[in-house]
Amino acid sequence: MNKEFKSGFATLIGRPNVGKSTLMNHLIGQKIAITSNKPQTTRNRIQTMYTDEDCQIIFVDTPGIHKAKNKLGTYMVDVAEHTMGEVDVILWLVEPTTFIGAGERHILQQLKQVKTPVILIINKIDTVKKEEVLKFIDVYRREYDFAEIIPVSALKEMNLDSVISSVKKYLPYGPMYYDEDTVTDQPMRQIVAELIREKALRLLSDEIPHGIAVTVEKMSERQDGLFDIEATIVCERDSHKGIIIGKGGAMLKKIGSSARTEIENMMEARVNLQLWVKVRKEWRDSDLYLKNYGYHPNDNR
Ligand SMILES: Nc1nc2c(ncn2[C@@H]2O[C@H](COP(=O)(O)OP(=O)(O)OP(=O)(O)O)[C@@H](O)[C@H]2O)c(=O)[nH]1
Ligand SMILES: [Mg+2]
Repeated sequence: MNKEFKSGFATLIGRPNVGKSTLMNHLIGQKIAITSNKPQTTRNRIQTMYTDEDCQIIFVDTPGIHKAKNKLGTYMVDVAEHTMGEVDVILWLVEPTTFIGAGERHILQQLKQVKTPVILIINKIDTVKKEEVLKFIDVYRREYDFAEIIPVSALKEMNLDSVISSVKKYLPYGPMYYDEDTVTDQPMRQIVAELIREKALRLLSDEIPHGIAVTVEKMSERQDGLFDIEATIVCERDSHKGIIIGKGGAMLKKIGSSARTEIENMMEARVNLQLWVKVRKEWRDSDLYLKNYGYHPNDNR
């Protein structure tokens, strides 16, 4: 083994919608975590691996830290906050602004309770003037003794090399945790379910997406290599079900065909995707349903 090889865990934390999942996908060069312009897109801890000749970084994407309004929200925040003490380095992502609000203050409080080094990532710098970035750095520097502060654009891939080289500095020496071809700990079924949820999030209007879960009931390969996949979109109200299905089934068709295209690209196989819609009232406050849909308290930390 190369004695100089480094390996370890780096978690991405922050408020919802700051670009954690986008950044992780661009750092590893593959789309594993789903993203959307709606807050609270990520619901579970998702690990991906970046491996080069002298290090392996395991990135841990987490749900956005927010004021939880139901059991699902409590679970999500719990998942995110638990990673902080379990990794070698924390990447805290923030929006490019000088405003530090209650959400950021809450995270600062949490950071002060752990000894893990924290790299502040000011994301979305493609949306602001270059001269302004120094102001954001200055405001944040006064709040906490960050190991580093790195302005980036995850979407435009600006300054991502600096993120990798900075994370490397804080990793211990050690062997690879995963072989070099492994990209994620997420099972294919889970990625498929998430891609369907992503299309629903992106295509539906604001009130519905938060109340959606997706389960994959069947995934089987035919002899000619085609995959049959059956999945269910779970929502909270009959009226939502109607909207998800749409006039003459138009919306469900739209969700299905955009999900199918992406699943086919990912699996490099043809896919026959069948979608169903089911109502489960208040599922986000039911321990049983949360567990059924993959949000296991105590399990995902
Ligand atoms: N302009 C710009 N938009 C970005 C950038 N990074 C992410 N976004 C957008 O910000 C939105 C949120 O991105 P996500 O990656 O889903 O954010 P997240 O922090 O993972 O959100 P949650 O999972 O809800 O906590 C999406 O619409 C992204 O396209 C960036 O560098 N520049
Ligand atoms: Mg996310």
